[in-house]
Amino acid sequence: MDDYKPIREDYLHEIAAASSLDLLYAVKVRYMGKKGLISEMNKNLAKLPPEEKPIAGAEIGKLRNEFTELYEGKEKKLKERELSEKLLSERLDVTLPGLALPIGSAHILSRTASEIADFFASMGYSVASGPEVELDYYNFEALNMPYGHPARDMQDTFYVSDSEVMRTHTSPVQIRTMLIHKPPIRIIAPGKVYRSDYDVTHSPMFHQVEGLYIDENISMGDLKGTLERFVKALFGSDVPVRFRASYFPFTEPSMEVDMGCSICGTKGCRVCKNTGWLEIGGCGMVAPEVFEAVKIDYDQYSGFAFGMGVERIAMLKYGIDDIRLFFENHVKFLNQF
Ligand code: FA5
Repeated sequence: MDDYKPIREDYLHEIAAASSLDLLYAVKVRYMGKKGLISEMNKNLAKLPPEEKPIAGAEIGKLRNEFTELYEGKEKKLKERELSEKLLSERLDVTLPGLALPIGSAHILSRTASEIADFFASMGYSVASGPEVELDYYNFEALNMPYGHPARDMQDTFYVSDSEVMRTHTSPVQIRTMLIHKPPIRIIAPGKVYRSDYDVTHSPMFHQVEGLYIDENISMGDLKGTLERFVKALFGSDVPVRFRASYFPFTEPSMEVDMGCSICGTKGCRVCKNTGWLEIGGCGMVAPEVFEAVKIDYDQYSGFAFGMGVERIAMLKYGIDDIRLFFENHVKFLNQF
């Protein structure tokens, strides 16, 4: 038994001296590991006389239990110490001001499109949609612009194939709607359209809102009244609106709607090309050729259609003098609205 005394003392000493979990673990391995001192002592039991073996075996067992207990006690203490050191070093000052997370908002064009849609919803219009890659048939032919018609040149077109285009306007949604629904029809169709155009008031991708109202006895008076009311609702009752005779193959008669330029207060600027007016859309009474294409009896029904540029309306509403600003996505610009 006396042989074990120095081992025990060494162990006590080494456990007391272990200043970290790593060092403590190394002590454990040295004494209680597979090739440690306790294993060695167990092997040496074989060399003892038979009567001493059980006594020495029991002593070694006691020693192992004591070593384990001491190890566990020290391990607990070291773990607690490491935890409190960590807590101290990683201390957070919860009174410091937090990082400001920027909050997003709807793009100015989405907001303008919603305002337009809200107005027409209040007038009983529902929302229709169509594809942006459109068949030539719906984009041109059914709108009374057969292949080779000069009016196709009014809209510089991106062709996808011989029979498909990036839609140049939202008017094909008129055709798709009239082919499916019978009058009365009252829809708007907001969406993206594409043309090979690029300057301060023209963008290659822009947004239009189409409108279509078909019923019995619909007149030019209904059309003018609706659009005038729309402009006054969005811009206030003082804003001047004018209708100019124009030409679209799918309406007869046709007009263009102009608003007083709010950028220069109708004095003339680069946006309104010094005219004091800016065109916001085209409109007219649905042409007989279109009614024929969608098989609606134009002796019974009549109707009007319009198509407005959302960017133009947003430019006028918010005093923006270059259409390209909408798409450059400078946060400083967008945050102003
Ligand atoms: C049309 O696109 C017709 N489909 C409108 C229409 C519908 C007429 C129904 C009759 C009946 P227009 O090409 O004029 O017409 O375009 C309509 C509006 O879109 C213009 O008044 C303008 O506000 C806007 N617009 C046209 N080209 C661009 C462009 N490149 N960038 C931004 N806005 C544009």
